[in-house]
Amino acid sequence: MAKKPKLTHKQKRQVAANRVRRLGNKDGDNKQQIDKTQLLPGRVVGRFGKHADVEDESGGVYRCHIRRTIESVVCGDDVLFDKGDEKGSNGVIEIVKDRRSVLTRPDFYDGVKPIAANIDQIIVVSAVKPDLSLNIIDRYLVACEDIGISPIIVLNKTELLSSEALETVKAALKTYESLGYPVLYTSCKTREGIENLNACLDDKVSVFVGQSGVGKSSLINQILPDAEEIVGDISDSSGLGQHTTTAAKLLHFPAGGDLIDSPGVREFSLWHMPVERITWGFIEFREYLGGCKFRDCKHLNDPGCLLRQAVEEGEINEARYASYHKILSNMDEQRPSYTKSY
Ligand SMILES: Nc1nc2c(ncn2[C@@H]2O[C@H](COP(=O)(O)OP(=O)(O)OP(=O)(O)O)[C@@H](O)[C@H]2O)c(=O)[nH]1
Ligand SMILES: [Mg+2]
Ligand SMILES: [Zn+2]
Repeated sequence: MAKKPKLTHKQKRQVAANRVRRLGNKDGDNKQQIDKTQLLPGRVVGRFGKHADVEDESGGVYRCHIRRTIESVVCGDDVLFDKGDEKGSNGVIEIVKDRRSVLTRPDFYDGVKPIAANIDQIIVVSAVKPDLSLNIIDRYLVACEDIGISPIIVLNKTELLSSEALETVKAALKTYESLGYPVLYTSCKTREGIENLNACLDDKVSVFVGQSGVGKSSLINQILPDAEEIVGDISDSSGLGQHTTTAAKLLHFPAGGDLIDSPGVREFSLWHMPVERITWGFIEFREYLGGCKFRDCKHLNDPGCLLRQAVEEGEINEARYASYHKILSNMDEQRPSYTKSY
């Protein structure tokens, strides 16, 4: 069979607009079709391959196909769907409602991909094993600032460190606290900090993000013991996680609020963002922006750079400044060649 031709973005928009018009049009030629189409409001609670699990208002979950014309569907999306036959199979998502927020990440092959929708906060999980990377935390913080969603930084597996080593790590993370980002220390082995984390999640939709193996699913199992999220091993050779969670999943708190477990990514890069957005994502830089001597200041060795001066005067943390330049210098390497702008 011949492969179905791929629709362009413009064509997809047009077809989607036609569908909305048809579904909204109670009279006329399409009446029969509308009567047959019993669309229900629902929420996406699972997303894998070509399917999505949609929960209706009474808590029933239906495995649904996704209309080809729909650009993307992710956990947390509010949708209108047809739940299909009595057995609850053959459901179809017809419409994805406007999102009030969406976290995205660039994918080397697929371009910019949404991760979760309609979220209130992002839990940026790191661990002391695989090695703690402040640069990865900085990248997530830039993404959070870009979409205006507040982050919470969690450092997990703290029981693996001696108290001395833990104090060193806490000193490094103080920078984030002084910028106004909450930092929590947790251990799934000793349950240290789990209640504190739990208390931050009430009545909110929170997405857990971070490298594979840092313990996102383990933390969720501690918070919601019925969650039964599958937990993976850390590879002995690389010290990295095994990408255990392969599909995002939304779980409910009995008393209100939801959690989204997302698959870990090896590199959360920002090559899709303009440099100015990245600069703006470092919140402590903002008060200096626009004040450098040269308008196109790279904030490196340029004369009259206010940012560098602030670093020298101890107003801006040196590690954050270095991390900013590391993000910029990695961008070109990580950007796929088909989007390279030269
Ligand atoms: N020592 C220690 N190990 C932990 C802790 N939390 C999680 N782990 C272990 O870390 C490994 C990875 O945990 P997961 O919860 O699967 O990590 P994840 O972030 O969900 O990984 P992906 O699903 O691949 O993104 C497992 O072997 C866990 O048992 C902790 O607090 N201390
Ligand atoms: Mg996981
Ligand atoms: Zn400058």
